Amino acid sequence: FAIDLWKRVLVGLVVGTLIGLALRYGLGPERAGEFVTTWFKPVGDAFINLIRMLVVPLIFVTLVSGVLAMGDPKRLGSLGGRALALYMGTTMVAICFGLLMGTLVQPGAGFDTSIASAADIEETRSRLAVNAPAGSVGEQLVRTLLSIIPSNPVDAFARGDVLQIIFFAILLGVGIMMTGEMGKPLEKLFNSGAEAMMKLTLIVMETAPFGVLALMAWVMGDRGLSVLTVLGKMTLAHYTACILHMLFTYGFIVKGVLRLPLIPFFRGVFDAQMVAFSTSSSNATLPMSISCATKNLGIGKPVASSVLPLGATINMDGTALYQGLIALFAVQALGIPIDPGMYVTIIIMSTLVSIGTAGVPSVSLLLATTTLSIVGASPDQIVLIIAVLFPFDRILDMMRTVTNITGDLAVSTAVAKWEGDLDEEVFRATDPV
Ligand code: DAS
Repeated sequence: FAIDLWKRVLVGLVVGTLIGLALRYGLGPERAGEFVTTWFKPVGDAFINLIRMLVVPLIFVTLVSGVLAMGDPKRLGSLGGRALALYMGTTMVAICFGLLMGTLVQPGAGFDTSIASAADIEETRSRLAVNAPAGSVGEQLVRTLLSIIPSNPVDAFARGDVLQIIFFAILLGVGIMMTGEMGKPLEKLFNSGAEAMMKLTLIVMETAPFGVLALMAWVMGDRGLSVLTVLGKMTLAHYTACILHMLFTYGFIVKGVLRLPLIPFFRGVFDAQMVAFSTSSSNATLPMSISCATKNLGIGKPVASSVLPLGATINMDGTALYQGLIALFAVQALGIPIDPGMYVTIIIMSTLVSIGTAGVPSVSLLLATTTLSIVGASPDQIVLIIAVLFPFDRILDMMRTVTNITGDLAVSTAVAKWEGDLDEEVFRATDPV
């Protein structure tokens, strides 16, 4: 295809949205929901399965190959340390944007929580019973950190446990590096495997315009824009906070700290943002993120293949920002008294909660149980708030996921630049039009 992928993906996004809305308001919610679920959702699911197919082999071979390309295990420490520090820092700033917009827009003020039907409440209660994380935030965090060590790497591959695959791939890379000459055949194997997986990713990404079109037609046909009428202020606060965070926080990192041009950055990440927007899954977007990082931003494979998978799992700025928003929504809707000190608690807890969030659709709403209990909501009030939000979560999750992966790419750009692994020629060559 001669036309840039991002332009075709954008066309897919717009056309899919228009088809979905036309069906919704032409056929009516019931029939439109059935139609798009029958004809568009399978195409969207096929696209998601196609990109998920890449995640495990792509992360594994590119990460082992990336570690070998570093040549020195000590670089891993500095690279990982810088990435973690930036990830935590941007996440805390994201929550501040969420709290700022939650305070300015007051999405929960005067909100009628009785819109949640008894069925929604019962369904939410059973969903939380199955999915809500058990134990305190400290226990959740320890569990997440412990779960990084794979007792069986093959099982980690089979389950697609990204953190465990990262852990094993890094150690394997160091092991091969330490064998010296004897490890060279393996190094060649992983280098060619990484090349092959990057090419396979580019082939699969050619289907993105069609996958994005199908997913947007399904979401808009099935959900419509009722989120704007029911949760208009919440949607406004959420989307504004995410956009402000992306423009100011990541803009400051790229332009202010790294002295790199902003347009090529946001142009370079656009394909991944569109896939994130339509799939609502950081994990599914990971192959596109790695492709954008290496192809558009000039980020070296060692950084792209380590910092991005790590970020897709533990760095979720949009998710954390949303936790702050949900807390204020609940406080405002339920009239729970909140003192300023609670804002600090929300920032710390939302950061910890977002680390434990898996990169799959709508998972953070379930994790909101932790955040809501911190602000003093009772168990029944927690179920009520989540039951109100759940039916409309997909539209909000789309923007959360875009913010999550954009943060991963901004931090990867910074780490690559600081590690001397950023090809600025490629970065600047990403023309804005
Ligand atoms: N959809 C999740 C992701 O993949 C984020 C969330 O649910 O907040 O990033």
